[in-house]
Order: sequence, then structure tokens, then C-alpha cells
Amino acid sequence: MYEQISHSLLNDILTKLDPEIVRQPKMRHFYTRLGANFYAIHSMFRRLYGERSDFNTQMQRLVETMASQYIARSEYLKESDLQRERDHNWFLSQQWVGMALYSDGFADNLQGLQAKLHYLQELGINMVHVMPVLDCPPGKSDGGYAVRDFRRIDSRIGSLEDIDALAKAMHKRGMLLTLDVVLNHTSDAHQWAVRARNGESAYQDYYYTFPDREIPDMFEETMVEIFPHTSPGNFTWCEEMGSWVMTSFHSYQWDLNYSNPSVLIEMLDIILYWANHGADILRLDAVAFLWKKIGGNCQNEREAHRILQLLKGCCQVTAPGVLFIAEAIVAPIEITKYFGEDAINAKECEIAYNATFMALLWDAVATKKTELLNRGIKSLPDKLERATWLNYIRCHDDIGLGFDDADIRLAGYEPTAHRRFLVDYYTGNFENSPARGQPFGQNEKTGDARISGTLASLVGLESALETGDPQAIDTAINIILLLHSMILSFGGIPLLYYGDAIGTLNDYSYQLDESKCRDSRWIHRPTIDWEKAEARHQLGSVERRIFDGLKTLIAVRKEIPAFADFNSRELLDIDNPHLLAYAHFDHENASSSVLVVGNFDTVPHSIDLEMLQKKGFFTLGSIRDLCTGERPSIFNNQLAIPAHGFYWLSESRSA
Ligand code: OTU
Repeated sequence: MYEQISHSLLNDILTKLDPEIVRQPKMRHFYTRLGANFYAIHSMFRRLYGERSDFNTQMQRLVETMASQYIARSEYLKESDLQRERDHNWFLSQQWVGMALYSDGFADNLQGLQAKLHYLQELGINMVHVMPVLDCPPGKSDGGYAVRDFRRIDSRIGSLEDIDALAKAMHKRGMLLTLDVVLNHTSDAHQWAVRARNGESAYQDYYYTFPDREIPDMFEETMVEIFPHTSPGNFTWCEEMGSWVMTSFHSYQWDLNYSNPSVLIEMLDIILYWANHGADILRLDAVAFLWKKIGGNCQNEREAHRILQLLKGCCQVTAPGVLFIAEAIVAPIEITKYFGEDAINAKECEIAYNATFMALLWDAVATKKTELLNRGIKSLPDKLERATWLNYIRCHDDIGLGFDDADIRLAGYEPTAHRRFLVDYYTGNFENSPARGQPFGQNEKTGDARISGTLASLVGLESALETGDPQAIDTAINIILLLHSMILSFGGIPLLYYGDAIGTLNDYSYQLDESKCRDSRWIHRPTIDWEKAEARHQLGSVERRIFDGLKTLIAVRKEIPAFADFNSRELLDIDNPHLLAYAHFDHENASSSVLVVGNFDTVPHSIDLEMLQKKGFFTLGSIRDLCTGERPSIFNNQLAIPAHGFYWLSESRSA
């Protein structure tokens, strides 16, 4: 019934379309896709904004926005859309390996980055998340997440032409470009905020503004603080407007008000704008926060999901080849909802950060045990078929310890004490800890804290190099490789972090910068030392051991079809609290199944081969470690895994 109504509604909209749009040739695919998605788009838009008197006008605007951006989309990108529609699981392939980087830290600017693409290819990277490049007020940028102009590149980093050239150069090399769209907030220097401050009520409606503390106080009762240390509270007084503005993040980041359809349409236009500038994937920042409700923590609200479904539906019409990444650092049961509920294919974001796995890996390194890791993976809900994880060890943010309290208890720890242990361990305040991290976001009220630091410094490379202890250096390198072996084999797109492939240590220079010194995340946003990077060619150097190790793992991963993310992973119960083991089964061809096992302990451990055989492994022939191409160590029918070692095992019929 509603479907019929929506059909005539679509006709209505089409007859009122701007003549400029109607005149356009080659709109066939647009109209077909609009027809196919209109019901979903219209019903979502109606659920969000159906009560408004200007609903029809806004709906018309929404369609015109999709149409105008379709017209602006290049033939080349439209061709790629068609290809991806034909091969719609293309991104689940094990061929993709990503890296996140700040273009200025990596190579001064966008042109420098383009000139360094060969380095990324040398390592095997073919998906690059270029961290925020947009114009932000210097000193109040939040690392690029306080955007002043969503269509303008920071002039220190480059220009729009540079991005276009970079996208082209990357596509030529078969690489994917990922860019950010910061959906939840703008800088307080964005022109919408400026116009709001100047008294334009239309722009005041873009934000959440309140004349007094009545509503803000109610919100505060249940909202959490994201940056308690530097930006306590969730509201900031604006003298010019004489109102409180909602600022969940920093006081200079004003939350956008998505109960206003104009905000949604503007942000859709920006998403499509960057899709048209060649982004293959858009990382949607802080998506959990898109809808605010009194009485809740203002995260993961149903409406936030509707907004994402709507944005996805519209993108499907204009730029169907473009994927969304959900940056939602939330509890496991909430994370998978960002793929879309009750669906097989992603209805919201095709890709989501696997923050749970990331934090659990850090737990295993510190405790040298895998109980919590195993439990956490078990309670990670299944993803949809056409959706995938972004598996990472480090990123530009802090490491939050957001595991489930119940899981922590089941693993035999007391939650508060255990989290405190982890923070102490990684900040080097625990006996014998080699880690050199720093606390982030300490909250005096709740006792919570998170962790900053580069991978190398957190696993002890910095302290080992200082003391010159060769064994400690070996250990740190082994842990770096072990962690990468996990994200490269877990199922999903591995996302390396720039600098990690050459063991980049903490950068303490942020402490001298007045605008950064209170935000320890800057410690792990390095400027790459390219001379040090050259050492990757020197036999025996730390850089070479890490770089070559990763390069091999990446190359091997790409050759293992079982690592494509088709929900083939099964956690194996092997009854050893220091090991993690999972298998990717190929049910049609047992000999292409792969068993991954990692040892998080400082001493070797073994697994009984007979037990593995009972589980269906290695019954046909001899065992081979795909990483080295060799037979793993076996003694007395026990598979031995060295301290901090790992295997990707498969069966080969030939001995
Ligand atoms: C994201 O962060 C970005 O990755 C951060 O760099 C930004 O500061 C922040 O948004 C504001 O734009 O919102 O959904 O613990 O993990 O703030 C999760 C801090 C986020 C970050 C968290 C995260």
C-alpha cells in the first residue's frame, strides 16, 4: 500500500524537478536507482521529519541534491559504480590492505603523499585512509576533526586539485582512497556557526542551542564526557548568542542538529561532493552520536541509525560504488548495528572499526593471556554477509578499554582494577613493564583513563633501544609482527597505521606546543623520518626486520582466499590461556582451510596435534606455515609456538 503511495509520490517529485535537471541527458541509471531506493529513502525521511510542515519541500530538496551530484559525477566514476554494482562483494576480498596516515606527517602534504605512493605499494598497501585534510582553525583543529569548511582543503596540506590528482594516481595503481566526513559537528568557526552567532535563526537551528541551563542540566545527568580532561561537560556558553551550545567533544566543536532536515541535506551534499572527488570510501566520524535524547547517553539512538540508512540509501542512488566506514567506538552488541539491522547486506555502513578486537589484543599483550580476548571475540556478534570489519592495532586516537565488564569478570579479573592495571602497564607504571605510553582522557570523577603511544613504544621497543638490550628488542619486534599477523588474518580489512611498519617511536614534541600539549594523542601522530625509513633496506636493522616481516605477511595474506571475509572464521577452543587460535574453513576444499595461532606469552607453548586432528585439521598430509612456507616446529606430536610467535597453517598434500 505504502509502496504504491510512494510510487505516486516519486512521480510528484519528478514532475516538480528543476528544469535544469530534467534537461540532462544520460540520467537513466539515476532514475533506475532512485526508483529502486525511493521507498526506503522516503519512509526513512518521513520517520525522521514527517511531522514538519515543510516536509514535501525538504523531500524535493533531498532528491535534487542527489540528482545534482549525479550530474556532477564524472563518467569515469560512474563506470566504476557500475563495475562495483556488478561485483558487489568486491571489498570483502583478502586483496585489500589499508593504512591510515596524516598526509602532512607522512610526506609534508598531498603532493608529497602522491610522490610516496610507491613506498606504500612496496609494502603492499592498496587502501589509504588519508586523515582529515579539510580547513580547520589552526590550534583548534582536533587533528582535523573540527572542520571550518567542508569543501576546502587546508592550504598547508594542498588544494582540491591535489586531491583530484592523488585520487587519479591512486586509482591508476589500483589503490582505494578513503576520506573523512565529520558528520557530528563543525568547528565553531564554520560559517554556519558564525552566522548562528550573528543571530541568523536559520543557522542557530543547525545546532543545539539553549537559553539557560534547564535542558543542558538534564542532558548532563546521563551524557558521558568524551574529553573530560580538556573539555569537561557537554555544553559551552556562547556569549554572542546568549545561549548554551551542545559540544559533546571539544568546546570548539559544535554538535550538528539532525532533527533539522537542512542539516541532513547539507551533509549528504558534502558526502556526495567527496565521493565525486574520487573517494572510494568515506569514513563517517563519530556516527554513534548523531542523535541526542534527554535521558540517554546520546549514543546509538535509533534515529542515528535512520540517518545513516538514509545517507546510505541516497549514496546508493548517486554514487553506488562508494562505501561507508562507521567510526563507532561502542560496545560489541551496538557496533554491528551500524551495518544495519535485520538485513543481509549492509543498509548503513559496509565497514566498521573493530575497536573491540583492537582493545582485546592490547589486553592480551599486557596480561600475556588470551582469556579476555577469546571471550571478547566470542561475544562479538556475527556481521552481515555484505559487510566487513576494519581490523587495526593503532590509529590516531587513544586506546579505550571498552570491553564488557561481565567478560572481564568471567576472565577472572575485577573490572576496575583490571582497567587500572592496563593503564598502569602501558604507561610504564607497572613493575617490569617495558611500555612507554601516556594516559589520555583521565576522568577524575569516574577513574577512567585511556592510553596513548605508538605501537613500537607501547610494546617496549623504545625502552629496549635505550638500554640496547638485544633480547628486549627481539621481543618488541616479535610482538609487532604477532599483532599484525592477527589483524591481517582475522577476516576484514587490516588497517595499518603509518610509521608502524618501521617501528616509529613516540614523538614527544607535542609537549612543547601550547595547542597540543594537553592532548597526548599527538604523541602517536608522527612526522615520518624518511632517513630512518631508508634503513628498511639495511640488513639486520630494526626497520628492516619489521618492514620485511610485514611485507611478507601482507603478500601472503593476499594469496589466501580463505582470508576473504565471508564469515568463515571459527574460534578454536584449544585449552591454553596464552594462545589464540581461529580457523578459516573452506568447507568445499579442506586443504585450503587455514588455522591461525598466536602465542601471547613470553615462553613457548604447544598444541596437541591429535586434538587438532580431531577437530578436522591436518588429516590429509603435512602441515605448512604459509608465512614462511616451511613446516612449523613439531615435537612429539606437539605443535610448538615460540614466545610471541604465530603461524598461519594449512595442509599440503605433498610433503
Ligand atoms: C573521533 O573519535 C575521531 O577519531 C577523533 O580523532 C576525534 O577527536 C573525535 O571523533 C571528534 O571528532 O567519536 O565514535 O576516545 O575514540 O572521540 C568515537 C576518543 C569517537 C575517540 C572518540 C572518537
